Amino acid sequence: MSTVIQHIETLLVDLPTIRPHKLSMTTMACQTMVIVRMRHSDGIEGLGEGTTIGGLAYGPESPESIKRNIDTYLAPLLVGQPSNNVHQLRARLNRHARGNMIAKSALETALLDAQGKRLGLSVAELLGGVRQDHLPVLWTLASGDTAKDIDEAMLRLEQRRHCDFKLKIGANPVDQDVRHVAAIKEALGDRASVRVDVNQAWDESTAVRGIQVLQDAGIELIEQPIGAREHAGLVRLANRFNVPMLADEAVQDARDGLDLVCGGFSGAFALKIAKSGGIYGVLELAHVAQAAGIGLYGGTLLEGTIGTAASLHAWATLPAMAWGTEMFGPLLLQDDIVVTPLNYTEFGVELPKGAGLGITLDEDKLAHYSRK
Ligand code: MUC
Ligand code: MG
Repeated sequence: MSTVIQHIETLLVDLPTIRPHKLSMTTMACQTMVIVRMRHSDGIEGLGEGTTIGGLAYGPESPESIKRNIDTYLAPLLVGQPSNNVHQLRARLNRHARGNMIAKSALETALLDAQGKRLGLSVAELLGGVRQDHLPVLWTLASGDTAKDIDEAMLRLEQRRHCDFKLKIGANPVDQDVRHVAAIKEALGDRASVRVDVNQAWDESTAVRGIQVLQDAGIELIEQPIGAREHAGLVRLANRFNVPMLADEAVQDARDGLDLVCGGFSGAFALKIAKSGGIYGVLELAHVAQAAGIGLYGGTLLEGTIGTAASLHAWATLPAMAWGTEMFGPLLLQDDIVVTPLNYTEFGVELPKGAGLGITLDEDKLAHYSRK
């Protein structure tokens, strides 16, 4: 008899951050992860993670809705089904449930982790094989304080942890924000690449004013300066400036990518498994970008180790990404719920080894941080 999915458990896990993380729409002091434990009839357990930023501040799914929608609607679609055809299970979820991309991503991760464990292959091997097993990782400076951000960047450079930095702006008036960015760039000089993420906070005319100053200050990449749905505006900004635009919230999946390309966008796409409903969806977007000559960037929704490892397995199958990755989520958290944390070394992170994701839960830590 073929292996079937027996049981799907979801847990809300709250982990404090190492410092407040200030974005244009929220300040995080804690990250909440939805951890999926999917048990199969052959005794194998697949792990997945669905994580967003700041409750409902970032997007339409909250940790609580991810858990509730998996428990109520998505898990019943999977339980009792054969375990090993991930494509058919994805199609089943998409046929019966709209949206809920983070929840679907968590479930797909758990399916792939289990399938890898079953076959003795890593998730990247299941996807066709590893092209890079050490990926560059930037760090986000978002303490909200210029002097603290400079100290933090200097320390990361000294530790050979990170040499690319992304600054979260958009919460303050544009002139104040660009002064903050220019001061950090001046302090770091040529030792570091400095980029900004506005997280949709500007309108187009504010963006024109802000980006001009940022370009003159030597900033290398401008992430999501205007609203997610303003594709035409993003294309205009990409055409107007030499500094490239990075589409993040504007590009969820391959369809968004195609629309931007057809609209004349040039620049880069932030890939996130959570936006695209999982690894297969995000790789479809990556392939659209590759065909169109759009640069790739491995993005995060600040997932913990399980979600970060899942993303790393996807990025590992791609050629080196033009803009590297930001897979630093676990480093923003005070603790971890896995036995062996990811190995951050030489300005990057190593792809975990072992079958599936290559990650083992620490049951005591999981119990300690799980919401009661
Ligand atoms: C985002 O919009 O890019 C990624 C890094 C970070 O600090 O926040 C996220 C979300
Ligand atoms: Mg972003």
